[in-house]
Amino acid sequence: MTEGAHLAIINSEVEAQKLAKLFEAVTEHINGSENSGLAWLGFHDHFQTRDFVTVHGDALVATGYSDWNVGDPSGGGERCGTMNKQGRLNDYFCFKNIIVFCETPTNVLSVNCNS
Ligand SMILES: [Ca+2]
Repeated sequence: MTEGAHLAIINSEVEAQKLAKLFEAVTEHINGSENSGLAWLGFHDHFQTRDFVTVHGDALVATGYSDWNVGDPSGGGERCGTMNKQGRLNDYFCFKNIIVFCETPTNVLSVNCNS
């Protein structure tokens, strides 16, 4: 893992599209992860308030990007934040084994925190 990296937090449509492009480059299953078309981001609803927060504790709406997939957040036990290949947000079951999008303090984006 890259030093200081954390689950990616999207702050703009531009950054969402950068991650969507990165997602397109992921053509195979990585580390046996399922090919669900979703990747982990750094936000969640572990407190089950329906108000998603980032791994830094900030409100998702304060990140500058909260463009959900149609029909999401769907809830029903889905409490961890992902994005799909179009860059739209989707809550998903936290135990799922999907790829991870990371970013460093200098906003370098990567898959599974490999730089
Ligand atoms: Ca969902």
